[in-house]
This record gives sequence, structure tokens and C-alpha cells, in this order.
Amino acid sequence: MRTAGCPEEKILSFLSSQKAKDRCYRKVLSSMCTLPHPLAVKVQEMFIESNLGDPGLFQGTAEIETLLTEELGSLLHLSGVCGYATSGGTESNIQALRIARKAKPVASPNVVVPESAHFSFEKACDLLGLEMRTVPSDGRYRMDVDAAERFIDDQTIALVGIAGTTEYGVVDPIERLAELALERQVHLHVDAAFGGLVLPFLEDAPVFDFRLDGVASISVDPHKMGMSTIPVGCLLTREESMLCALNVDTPYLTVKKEFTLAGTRPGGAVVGAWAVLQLLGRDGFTRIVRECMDRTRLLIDGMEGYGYPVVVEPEVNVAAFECPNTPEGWQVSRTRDGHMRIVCMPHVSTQAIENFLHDIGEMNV
Ligand code: 0PR
Repeated sequence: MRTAGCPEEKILSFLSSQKAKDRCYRKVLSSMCTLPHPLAVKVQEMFIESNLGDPGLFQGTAEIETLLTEELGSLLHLSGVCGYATSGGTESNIQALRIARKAKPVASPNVVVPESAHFSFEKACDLLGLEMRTVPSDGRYRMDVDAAERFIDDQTIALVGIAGTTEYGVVDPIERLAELALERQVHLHVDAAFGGLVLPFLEDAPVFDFRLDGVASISVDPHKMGMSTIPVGCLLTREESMLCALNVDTPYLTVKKEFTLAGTRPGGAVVGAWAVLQLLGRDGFTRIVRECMDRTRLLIDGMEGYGYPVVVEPEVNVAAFECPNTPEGWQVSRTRDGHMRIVCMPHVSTQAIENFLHDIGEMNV
């Protein structure tokens, strides 16, 4: 550490040059995060010092965390939902599997997950000492439920389904998984980290939420399609007892127990997430999601026009293509199978899609 402090201007000037190295979102087609809504930024600043890790000190913030989980719970059709704001999908998925493991203390616990699962499940299984049983896809990049059934045994503590897969933007057959979960008495966790704030605003979207009795818990992330600042995820559970099973004593805090994974937690981002939901309402979200879906369609039609077919018709605003090359200057990502993957987040404008398609066309000549 330096002995004498450095002048602020010097620090800020260094930081500006560092910031200049960061990609601005304009040509980023690979991210599930986006530019935060201006209200989220404003509110984060307003609540910047708020720590949800000691909720008795920040009662107003803590009440808003409850409002946020209730709002997301009602969007996903469960009144009296129990949940909390996590640091994102990874933490929510870890906590969901912790809950499942507590509920079923077997000698060699395993979890049945789809091949398409986000890598956070690998982390969760490693941390929790769980065997991860990976179920192959059905050829349409969705979980093969018949295969899943064969993977479940008396040591299975949880079954996982994805509503809006990271790589191909499809939804696993959650209805059938929910029936299976009830039949085999296992915890069904639905990872809707991405799709949870997309599917509720689409007509004819598959049912993936608490309307299905077998769904025990859901991950849904405001810091993806909720346009909050980072980090805000949410873990929602059907029963209060599920989260309470994770309680540890916190004798010197203002509350005597906590079930969260993190201790100190940012309040500002959480309040910002709630504020954006209020500002936009169902109408605002429906409009934004519609735009993202329309741009996904524009992209798919354009790519197909150039001879690059979409790998599978997506159900959310993520599309993957059989396209081995990437036009210069654009940030796309590649799936595990090597397909070009594009996420049409709110920052990806129609103009950006048109420019990208133009560059794809140039690549062909
Ligand atoms: N579940 C699903 C379905 C996800 O897509 C993701 C993240 C997670 C869980 C984990 O969420 P957290 O990253 O909030 O813990 N999906 C993106 C991915 O890994 C996240 C991302 C965001 C990646 C922005 C890149 C990026 O620029 O692909």
C-alpha cells in the first residue's frame, strides 16, 4: 500500500483510462446483463450504504426486499411466497440445492440436472458434495424427461429444470418434470434466472412456475431482464420452512437468525430492482420483452436469409446459429457445441441487429 495518499484527480484519471478498456454494451451480443435502467442507478445511489445483512438497521430497505420477493412471487403465481434477494442465479441455485439436501438427508445424495444446465450447478454440487447426474437433451435442446425418470433413485434429493436456457433460450418440459417430482417425491427447482422475467410477459409461453404443484423453488434474476444494477437475483420458495431450514444463529445482529448465504448484502441494488418493476409495471415489461422477441425474430430471419440456420427455435430472446465465423468488432459467444449464440437484451437495438446482419452479409462476399 502506498504511504502517502494519491490525489483524487490522479486516481480518477487512471480509472477513466481503465474504464475505456471495458466494452460498452453497444456491440455486445453475448451478455445476459444489460445497461441498468436509469431509475435503478438513481435508487442504488439513494440506498448506497444500506446493508441487508443486518436488516434491523435498515428496516425500510428490508421491507422493500420483502415487497420485491412478493411481487416476483405474484408474477410467478404464488401468494405468500418466501424468498430473498441473492447475488444472482448462482447463489440462488446453490441455496435451492442446500434446501433440498436438508430436506432429504441421505447417504449419497444426487441431483438430476439437464445437460443444458448453467455451470452454477456444477459449483453447487461441488460445494455441497452432491453427485450431479446430467440428463441428455431430447434432440431439441430440452431435457429428456423419460431419461430423467431413469436417473432418479432413492438418493435423489432434487430435480432441476430450466426455463430459458443460457445457450439456446428454450424451456424444459417443466409440466412433466413437476408431475415426476410429485410422483417421486423430490424437490423440483426451476432455474428461471433468465426466463423468469421474460416468459410471464409473453402470450402462449409454457407454464413453468408455482402454478405447477410440483415446483418447489424458482431462481429469477432482476439483474438480467429486470434491468436492475448488479447484483440482484431472487430465490423464491413455496414454503417458508424450506428457507428456514437454512437458518443459522446470528446472536449479535439485529435479527437472531439468517438463512442467506452471503452475510453483508447490498440493499441499494435490491431497492432499485423493485423500483424498476413499479415504474414499468406489467405493461412496460410486456413492451420491452416484445421488442426483444421481435428483434430476436429479425435476427433469426436475417441469419437464415444468409444461410445460417437457427439451431433450435427459441422461446426467449436467446438464439444460436450454425455460423462458424464472427464479423469483426462484434462480441458474440459460442455454445459448448460451438454454435454462435446471441442474446437480444434491451440494449441490443433494431439498428444494432441490422448492422450486425449487414456485417454478416459482408462476411459472405
Ligand atoms: N442460470 C441461468 C439459466 C443463467 O443463464 C445464469 C447466468 C445463471 C443461472 C447464473 O447467474 P449469475 O451469473 O447471476 O450467477 N447466465 C449468463 C452466463 O453465464 C450470465 C452472464 C451474464 C454471462 C453476462 C455473460 C455476461 O456478459 O452465460
